[in-house]
Amino acid sequence: MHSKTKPTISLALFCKVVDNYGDIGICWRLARQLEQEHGVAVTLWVDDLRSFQRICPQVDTERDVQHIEHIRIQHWQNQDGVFTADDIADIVIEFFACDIPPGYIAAMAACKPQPVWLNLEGLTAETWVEGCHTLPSPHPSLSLTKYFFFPGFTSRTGGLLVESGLEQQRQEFTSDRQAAFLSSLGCAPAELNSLKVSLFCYPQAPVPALLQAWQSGEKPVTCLVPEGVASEAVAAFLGTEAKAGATASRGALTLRVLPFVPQPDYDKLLWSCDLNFVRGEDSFVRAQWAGKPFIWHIYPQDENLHHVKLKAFLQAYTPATPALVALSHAWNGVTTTGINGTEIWPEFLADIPQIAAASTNWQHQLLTNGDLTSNLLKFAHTKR
Ligand code: TRH
Repeated sequence: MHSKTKPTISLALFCKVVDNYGDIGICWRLARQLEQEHGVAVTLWVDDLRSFQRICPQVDTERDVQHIEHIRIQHWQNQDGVFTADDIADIVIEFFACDIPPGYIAAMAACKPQPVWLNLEGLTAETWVEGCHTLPSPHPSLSLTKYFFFPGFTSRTGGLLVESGLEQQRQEFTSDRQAAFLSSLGCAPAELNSLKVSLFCYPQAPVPALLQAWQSGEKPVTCLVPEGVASEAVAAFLGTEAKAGATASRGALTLRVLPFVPQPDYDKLLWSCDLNFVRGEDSFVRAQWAGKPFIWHIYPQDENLHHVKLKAFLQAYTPATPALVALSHAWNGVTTTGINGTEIWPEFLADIPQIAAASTNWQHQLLTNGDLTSNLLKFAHTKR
């Protein structure tokens, strides 16, 4: 753990929320790790405080500036004016190529020395990222260079976000607090002994087919779904509105709607379940650090570009079995084979112990790439 000395490096992280919670989820996680483990003075510029509040309830949506966990949070709205050199951080990160204010860029160009400017890109397992990671991109009119920084799964990328104490926290939690956590979410004792599954996906996932497969299977399944996720399919199963606290059992399946929990509790949910359905980028990465089998619902893109990214990941992901690949393809619409009308679910269920066992090796492999936050700071230092 970093010893808390006076911060010497300042960093501005600009986050535009495109939709949902992943953009701010990743930036908030990065901001906290920069501050807590590296003593960096972080200002997080974010344009959507409501989305932020959903994963971090301490956020006050009415404040322009606030401090949470020693991070300065600046509501980013119409700051199109003039900035001076004093306003500019030592390291400037734009997340997902969001356009930072032109006045800020002009002030960066005028600084001596200039700040290190990075564009933190989205995660993909495609091999081309290795050739683009850390490439310079000169500004078209100013004497200023921006560098691409790609997260990834290999040593020739920036790696993945992972806090240094995460695995220890997970082990301590699973050894003595997991049952109490699940009970606090309303789970009954019998549910604790069933196959516990968390469900987080986009609306187009074939959730009704999956619920049908669980309901008509032999293995008791408890599906925990945060409020707001797959609401239509969940409401149809429940026969009532998909509100937190709602629950119903049919056949082998118990479905339980959870509140949308703060970000640290979402990790606990992943750690507590035997199987996690995750989506986007941040929950997808957290599922890997949870060391449990998971099925990824990838963020949909035009012209099915996301299918290419899904396949690239499945090829790299060493714990994958043919059944995991088949279920992932069906879940993401790569194949139109139904989940319940075939053997996909029973075959995947049978593979769960094998996938779980292989997940630890996968984690070790990922950890040899270092963690994204340290890698990013190391790279920034080479440019200062
Ligand atoms: O919410 P996502 O779909 O987010 C994103 C965005 O759509 C983004 O625009 C896109 O670029 C990206 O996906 C690929 O999924 P993600 O990335 O998993 O982020 C969800 C965040 O919400 C994550 O930080 C975990 C958090 N979370 C909670 O804090 N509590 C909860 O109950 C749940 C279900 C999630």
